[in-house]
Amino acid sequence: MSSTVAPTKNPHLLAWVEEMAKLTTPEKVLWLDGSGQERQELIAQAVVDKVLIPLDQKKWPGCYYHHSNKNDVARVEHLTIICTPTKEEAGPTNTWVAPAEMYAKMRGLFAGCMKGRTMYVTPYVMGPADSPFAKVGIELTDSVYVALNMGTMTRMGKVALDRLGDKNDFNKGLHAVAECDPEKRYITHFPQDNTIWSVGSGYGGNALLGKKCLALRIGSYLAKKEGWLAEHMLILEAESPQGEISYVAAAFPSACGKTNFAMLIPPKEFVGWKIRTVGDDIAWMRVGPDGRLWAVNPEAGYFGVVPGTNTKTNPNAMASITKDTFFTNVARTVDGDVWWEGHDAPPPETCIDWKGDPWKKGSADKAAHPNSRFTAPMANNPAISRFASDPRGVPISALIFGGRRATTVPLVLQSFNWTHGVYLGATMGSETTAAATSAVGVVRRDPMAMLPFLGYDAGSYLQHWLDMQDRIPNPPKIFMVNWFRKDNAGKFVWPGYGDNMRVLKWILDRSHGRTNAQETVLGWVPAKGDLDLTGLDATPEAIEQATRIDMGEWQHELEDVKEWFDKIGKTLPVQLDLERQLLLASVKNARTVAAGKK
Ligand code: OXD
Ligand code: MN
Repeated sequence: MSSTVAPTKNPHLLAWVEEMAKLTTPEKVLWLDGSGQERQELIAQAVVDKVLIPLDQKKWPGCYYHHSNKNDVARVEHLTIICTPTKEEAGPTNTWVAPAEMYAKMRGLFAGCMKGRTMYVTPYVMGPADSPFAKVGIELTDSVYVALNMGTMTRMGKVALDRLGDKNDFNKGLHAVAECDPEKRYITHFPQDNTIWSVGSGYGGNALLGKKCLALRIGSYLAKKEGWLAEHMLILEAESPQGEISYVAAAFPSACGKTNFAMLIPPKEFVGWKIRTVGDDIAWMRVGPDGRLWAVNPEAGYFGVVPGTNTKTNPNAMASITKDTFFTNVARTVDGDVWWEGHDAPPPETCIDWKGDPWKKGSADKAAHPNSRFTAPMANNPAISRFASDPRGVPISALIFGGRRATTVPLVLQSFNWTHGVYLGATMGSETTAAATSAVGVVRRDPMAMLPFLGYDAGSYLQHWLDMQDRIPNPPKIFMVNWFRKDNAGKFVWPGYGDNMRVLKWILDRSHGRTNAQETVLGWVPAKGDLDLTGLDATPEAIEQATRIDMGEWQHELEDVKEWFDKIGKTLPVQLDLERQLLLASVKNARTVAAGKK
């Protein structure tokens, strides 16, 4: 049960909460213990306060709806700030402000901002609570919606205070939606102080401080310092018909289907194969006693994009959101149902759109916001791995980097070695589409899908990846995939979704040293006939296009990477540009040979 009396004697924690309460002046400070009864009480209060709207509890037991402020629907990269002591430590890809200056500005914004409100003290653990990987954070927030969502996304409450004991080793998170003013919105990180101050937004990625802020930005800084990896990666378990269990971790930029891949249902021809989920967004990976890389999912829930989710694209996600789920900014009906674009059901005749306005079938406006979200406990997933909360984590056989590339990058490519694999991760990216304001076909580089989530300098981060090679006696193999290649008519050539199992199987076979591959100048690819395509609904031409390596495109790609490496600047590890030059020389040579000029 929540209490206004602190359920801890930890002097560091008590002093800090008191200091933050003095700054923000809440009417009440409420310590959360994470119990089921407390959750029910908070939900009841949130309903009274109209923060949550109950859905039809017969159809949607334990499910509630939340409309965000219309100006607050996504992460705000330009207002996300890394406050390292020097600008160089934040690096060229982050927005940097000196810590003293940012603290002063934020103090001004936080001063008195919880007047008349409750400050929820939300203790949480990232990672299984009894795991050596686990980190404790405390989030102080003025938002009951945030406190409740933290209850789903983390191990929240007493468990965290028990783990912390009397130590001072916790992430200090201060959060206030305050007036939800975009002009007064900042998501600030002080890695050296293990501190996050976030103001002016209630959106998950900005406000659930355990997720992107702690598990990735502060996490990546701690990982470098302590010799491990904090990555924007799903973790999946694959069980073969013979009962062999393997794990892979895979990085994709946001909105590239990570949750779908983590919950993949194999095609019917893959009799006996089972894919289970360990995590859908974040992996913390450390070298285990056996010299392998072991990973935990630091989260306890899924904060997934809703539109496009249906029983065909992701039946496990659909099953995960049938109970105890918060829906934010989808469309709802007056009788307590929900709907979104890409739902199995046809649009309702009328509903209430994500803005809270009446919506009619056929309207040009979307009923659900494209970034509307579900927050669901991972225990709801029928395909959850039984090792998802194992304190030791799971041993990783393969690391996968995936971009969204209409051209150039083939369906799958295995790196020659660790350095080449780091190069593939460092240069992955997505092409801008017609929907974006920049020119079509421009590649936004997104190293390891971490561009918005790096807590320190990008070049030093890549150096850390290279340094990890020496620390991992039995390293996973590294692969690059691309589900998003298009033909000249702009149509995807690879069906994706469950059929990605075909690629995954090859990756697993390669990782276990079981299948041959074709060596190309760019890496290893499946030899003809090695990808299991039985029953695949795609023409041989489409497969050819999905797997094609076009040396002209690759010359352009390798030349283009130079600009990205120049941006990283002087901390770029020299090996990575040498790798680029080696690949470029090989590609140019291959083109010369092909043209018969030698
Ligand atoms: C997310 C993201 O919400 O990557 O997971 O943006
Ligand atoms: Mn993500």
